[in-house]
Amino acid sequence: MAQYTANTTQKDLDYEVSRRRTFAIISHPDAGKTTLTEKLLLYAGAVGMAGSVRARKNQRSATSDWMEMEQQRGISITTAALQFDCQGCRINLLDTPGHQDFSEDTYRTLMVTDSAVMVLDAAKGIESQTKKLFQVCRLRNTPILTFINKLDRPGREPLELLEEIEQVMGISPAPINWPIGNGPTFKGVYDLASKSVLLFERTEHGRYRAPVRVHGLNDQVLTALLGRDEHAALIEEIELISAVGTKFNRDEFLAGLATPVFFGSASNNFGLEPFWQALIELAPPPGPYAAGPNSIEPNSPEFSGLIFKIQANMDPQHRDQVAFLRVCSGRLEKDMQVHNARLGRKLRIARAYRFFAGEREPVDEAYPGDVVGLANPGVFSIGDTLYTGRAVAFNTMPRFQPEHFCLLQNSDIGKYKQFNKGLEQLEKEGAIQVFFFSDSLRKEPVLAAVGELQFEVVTARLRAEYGVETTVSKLPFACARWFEAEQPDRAEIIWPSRCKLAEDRQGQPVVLFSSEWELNYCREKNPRLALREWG
Ligand SMILES: Nc1nc2c(ncn2[C@@H]2O[C@H](COP(=O)(O)OP(=O)(O)OP(=O)(O)O)[C@@H](O)[C@H]2O)c(=O)[nH]1
Ligand SMILES: [Mg+2]
Repeated sequence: MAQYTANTTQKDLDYEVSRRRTFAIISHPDAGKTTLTEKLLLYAGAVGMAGSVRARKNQRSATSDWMEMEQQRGISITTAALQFDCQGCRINLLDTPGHQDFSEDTYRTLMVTDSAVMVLDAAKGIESQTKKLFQVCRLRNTPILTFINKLDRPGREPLELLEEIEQVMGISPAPINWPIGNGPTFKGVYDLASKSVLLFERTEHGRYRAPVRVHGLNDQVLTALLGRDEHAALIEEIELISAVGTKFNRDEFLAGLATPVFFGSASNNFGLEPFWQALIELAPPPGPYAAGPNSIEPNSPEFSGLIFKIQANMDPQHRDQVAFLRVCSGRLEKDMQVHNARLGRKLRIARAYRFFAGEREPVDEAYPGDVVGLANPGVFSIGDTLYTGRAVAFNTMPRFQPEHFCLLQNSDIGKYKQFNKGLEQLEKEGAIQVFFFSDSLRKEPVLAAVGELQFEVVTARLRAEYGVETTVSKLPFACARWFEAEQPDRAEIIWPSRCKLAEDRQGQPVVLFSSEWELNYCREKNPRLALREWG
């Protein structure tokens, strides 16, 4: 192996950092994140034939929805990480789930990306979940690119959509291109900077790259295509937007104050090529990473990284657990010894993989911006900081309070080992918490989650991954609280009638309340009682 001097190593590191692009695709459910992901892979040359999200028989399903339940329902449940090379860049794309029941996963993903693509449905504009995710981006001033999708269907006026972005989000929308036609008449986009019209042609089921033809705005081809009146209206609108519309400013974009806006249709491959080109050009490489009051430079020679996600059983052939790590600084090498700040001890990175949704490939090294999976024999948890050299502790990952509770029953007592193992694994992924009622002899687990859909995911995954049939029955609780160490005698506490005592996996006592109101009532009645939100 070549011997590098200290200088060349630093040069290599600088170069590798500069060519990383790490971004998440975010939005309200169904705006088209997975479809857009799929088509971006096509433009990047990473897959030959883009799958259709709603998989028909004998048709490929979407790459990034690799989980069985995702493919059956056509929704994303968990963030998919896809790493690939394009035009000299190494891309780390994270396709997040939009549904609020899975939003903890999306929020954590947003903690490890350098930019985000916000997808809007042209007919719906800014929806509730998009707004929440945008506010999370604000916490780290994450630069955002906006893709207004589904232009092939009748949608709202483009000007109205821009106004909504400005008013609801408080960020300046700078259109990069402008749609030509709307719904069935959608023909292409006008690129405001190059002053050229890109006309798209439909392809069979939108599965291949849509061919593009380039024209000037006054070209007679457009008059023939749109009709005289519509052509004249388009010219007028573009004159207006060119004169008074917000101009794109890179510094404002990088500071999270302005967003470049693109129009298109992911399912028809309209407007995707210009968007992909702009994404590679505009998405920033990794920058400094906040760790308490300090920030860690990506080009620092010491390695550091953050575990943001745990996922078990991604590969049916090798049922193992993977910890997803974002490299924040330095270089990660296979077999390297790193500190785990939480455990206070050193660990060896025995196996690291790069992922392409459900598929993986071993890697010997990774650089800042890279999202890699580490084989996890139980030593990594969500939120762990790994480092070499001086101690680093990255800021904690967001956690949401569970608001839904259910009793999980194992229908096949003979499979209690698989049942327990499966449940423990799923709990480690952080999507559910498991409690046991203190007064019950039968130790049936109580599941707590942010959203009810998580319970369906648990039963589906226990069946698919552990061969165990289970049923869930809803429980009437709405929040859980742990006791602080200093407590009055528990016999003295006046408990509201509907709350119940339980224990978590570590045997710590937990109180389950039927409502926030009941929790507050309990606090009023027992002023000395001290409860906390997490165990
Ligand atoms: N007409 C039209 N439909 C689209 C377009 N893009 C996506 N869709 C459809 O919208 C639906 C949702 O698409 P997805 O890509 O799964 O949406 P998503 O944002 O990934 O959804 P979640 O991950 O579950 O939040 C699917 O039926 C897509 O076929 C588009 O450009 N035009
Ligand atoms: Mg999706």
